[in-house]
Amino acid sequence: MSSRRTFIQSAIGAATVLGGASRLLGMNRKRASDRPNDSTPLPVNTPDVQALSFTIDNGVKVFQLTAEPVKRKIAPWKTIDCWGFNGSCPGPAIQVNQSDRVRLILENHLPESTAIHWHGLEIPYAMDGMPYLSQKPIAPGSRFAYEFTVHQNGTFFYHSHSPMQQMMGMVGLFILHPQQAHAPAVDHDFGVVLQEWAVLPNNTVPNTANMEWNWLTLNGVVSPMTTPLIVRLGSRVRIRVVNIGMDHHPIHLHGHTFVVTGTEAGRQPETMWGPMNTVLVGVAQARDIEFVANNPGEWMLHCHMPHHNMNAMSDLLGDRMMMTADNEDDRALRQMQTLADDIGFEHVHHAPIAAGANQVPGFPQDAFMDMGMDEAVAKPQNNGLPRNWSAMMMGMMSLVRVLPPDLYDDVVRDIRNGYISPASSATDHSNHHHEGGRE
Ligand SMILES: [Cu+2]
Repeated sequence: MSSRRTFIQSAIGAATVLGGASRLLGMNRKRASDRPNDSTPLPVNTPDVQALSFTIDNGVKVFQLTAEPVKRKIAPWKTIDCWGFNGSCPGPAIQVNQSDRVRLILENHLPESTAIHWHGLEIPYAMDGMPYLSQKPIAPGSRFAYEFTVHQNGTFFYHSHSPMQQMMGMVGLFILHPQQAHAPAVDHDFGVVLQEWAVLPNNTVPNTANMEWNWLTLNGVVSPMTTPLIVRLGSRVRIRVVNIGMDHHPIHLHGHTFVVTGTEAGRQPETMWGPMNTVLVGVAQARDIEFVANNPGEWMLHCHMPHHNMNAMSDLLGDRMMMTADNEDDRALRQMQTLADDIGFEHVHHAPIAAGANQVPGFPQDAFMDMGMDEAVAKPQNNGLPRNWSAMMMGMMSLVRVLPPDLYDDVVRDIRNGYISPASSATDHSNHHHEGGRE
């Protein structure tokens, strides 16, 4: 419908044809960067999570953190009551430079005592955030000032050291930039926090003692609500992934080969950079991956644990598994539409099923689960994606959109202007859809 959409799709096609050449160029060419100076580290882009601002007091960077209950909309139809910082879960991203003196003032608005641990930082013991050991617990309504000089650089994080508070969401990124950007310099630098939650249907409070997780978030939202990472074709990209929770997450990137350039302890020597496409980010670990975005397309970035890239979807299953789907799929579809009505979006399509599917043991598995919700999650970063792109995007998943320069510039301009392109059926990768009734 939209000529602009058609243009984006055909341009991606054209760029794919040129992929071989781009690949060679991407590996070897030094692209003119958006930055004034390649040696200045880029600020880290943390989609769906705000950066924490600071003031300067006598050369000290001063940050205000408020530990508090947070309502986090993790999916268009699901808001949970978690805990976090400054209205955000995960907490806002802190970014400072190596050798900075920082003061982090924690104000406790929780109903119980807390403290903050600075994971991996080599700082004085009194600043380590261990209740009863290094400090008194910070009582509700009171505050504590942490102050130290950071001499490391890399991807670090802060979290409450109380285990149940961690599982309520009390974690945030703490990026320490080196004085000079690491070589080769990156053109895009992203940070994401992985978390898991157990929230029963019709509940909003996570069960922090549970061992089964039904909501798997990336920077506090489940796919397709996750904001795609927008990168320019041929650029060098770093993605920093932090995991704090109860499960390990094998993070897989489609269409590209990356190297792990950093861990939770900072930069890795180049001799350790073996090629990979899946990196296991264990509990309490950070992994920095880097790659040349030399392959145009809309590439999935996701945890490869099957249950983690679907959510357990207990809200849906609780409803649906009571009944067996008919040979005709009307009933299952009606149930999905009932749910969709409740959520407030249209269940517009599903992938076809075989005649007599119900006679096959094990049916249904993924049938009826794919629910496009493009409009419910519309944002400029999604402009130009094919219709129903969101149908199989679930759980701990996002997209790395490797866009040729023209399209990249378009989307960046759309983000700046807050422009959301209208839904279009220019490209429909679903097999059939049910708008206006059955076919
Ligand atoms: Cu996972």
